[in-house]
Amino acid sequence: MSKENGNLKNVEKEVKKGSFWSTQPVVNVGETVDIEEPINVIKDIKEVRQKEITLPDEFEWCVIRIDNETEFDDLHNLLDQNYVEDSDSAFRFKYTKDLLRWALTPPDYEKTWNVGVRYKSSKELIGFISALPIVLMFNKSKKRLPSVEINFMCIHKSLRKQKLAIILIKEITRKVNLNNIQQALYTGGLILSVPISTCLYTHRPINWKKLYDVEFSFLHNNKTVEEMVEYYRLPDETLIDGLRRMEIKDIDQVFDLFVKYQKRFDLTCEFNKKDLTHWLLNSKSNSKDNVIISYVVENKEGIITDFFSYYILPFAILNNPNHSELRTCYLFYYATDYYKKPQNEYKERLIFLIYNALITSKKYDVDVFNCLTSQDNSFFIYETLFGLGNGLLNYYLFNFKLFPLYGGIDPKTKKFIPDKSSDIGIVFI
Ligand code: MYA
Repeated sequence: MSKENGNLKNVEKEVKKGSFWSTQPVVNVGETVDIEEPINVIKDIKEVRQKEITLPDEFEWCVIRIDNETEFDDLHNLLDQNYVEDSDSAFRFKYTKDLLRWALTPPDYEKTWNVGVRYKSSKELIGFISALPIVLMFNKSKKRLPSVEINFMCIHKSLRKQKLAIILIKEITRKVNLNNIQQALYTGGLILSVPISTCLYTHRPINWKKLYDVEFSFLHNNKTVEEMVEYYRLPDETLIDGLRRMEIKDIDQVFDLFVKYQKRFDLTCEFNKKDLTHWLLNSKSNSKDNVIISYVVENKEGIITDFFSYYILPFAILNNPNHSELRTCYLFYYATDYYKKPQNEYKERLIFLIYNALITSKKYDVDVFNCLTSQDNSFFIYETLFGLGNGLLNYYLFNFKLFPLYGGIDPKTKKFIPDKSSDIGIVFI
């Protein structure tokens, strides 16, 4: 989570000796990577602990079944009240049930990897962590790494700083290891160990006035409110011929384009058509309740030349008398066949494509359109008026030493660098 125009607050900190992360198979701050390889190898899953990790007496483990309404409600309530907030506690992620369900149930998700902790007595859910099976592809070195993606770790606010998060991490590690998967990808704003990459959040105001009212955005030097609104104004109608919502019939063409385009980035996920259908099309018609919105550009010959997608993840606005929700969306996957053309034409196309994505977002009442400095976003960030945010997102790889990947910012100063492809082709929800 991040706000516009702020100062970077994520300062690299030394990881203390004896801290949890200094005991884990990760590259610790101060260490360098000389060879890319796993840190620990479990040769036989009999080495993996069979019994659940011990919890303090008053708690018990549970599995949250996403298809069970009551259990899913418990999870939704926990996250709704306790999940990620910005550093000033002005905004909190407000995952809708549809978004959460979509994020947790891709085709081959493992039901028992939605792990919860409840009070034994009241059965109240107070902790959660999830793992999704993914295959990481490192395109430069042609490595293929079966892994998991860890997300939605949450401890109830009243039980923080009691090391329960460590127990959640150990338990999900155990469960995943029992399936003979030994690596994991996860992200976070904090410096926990040496990240494999770091990206910066950027924000493109769509409804600038509201962002100003809720103190997400601020006046630029010497500009009036009216001038700011004018500066960010977008047309009502899109400008690309053949642009329309993606449909199931497009999946073959979109898949082919996507797979070729993703080769531009070093780190990507191996998706099959079923996965891509879930990630791009799992949505309700044209309603404002969509969670994932995907558009394609189809030319006169019926060929899909481009697509883009974004998901809607609102923020709850805490303590504002006039507004309770910010409609935020995040750029997800996109591709264009202009990548085969000279760089200036490719860049121009990306700018045009994303400009049109911004226009479409008005239809879904989006207030702010966010993207990271990952993928090829640095080619359009300035030109389409995304402002640099104050939040960094670190990517971590568990139990694998990897040379650093470029995340669209200078690794030392964290300054954004325009017009330079990043290595990161994966988008987290
Ligand atoms: S990122 C989203 C994280 N969630 C939130 O920010 C929601 C709001 N916050 C909370 O719910 C709590 O503050 C959390 C910590 C749960 C974050 N990633 O129990 P504690 C370490 C990793 O006393 P609490 C996401 O979901 C920290 O170094 N480690 O702390 C990805 C400290 O150790 P030490 C973290 O505040 C999650 C210890 O935990 C994080 O009550 C990836 C403190 O524990 C963090 N975000 O709860 C998890 N925050 O004191 C790793 C703190 O010794 C997965 N810590 O320094 C690793 C791979 C596992 C699978 C492997 C399979 C092969």
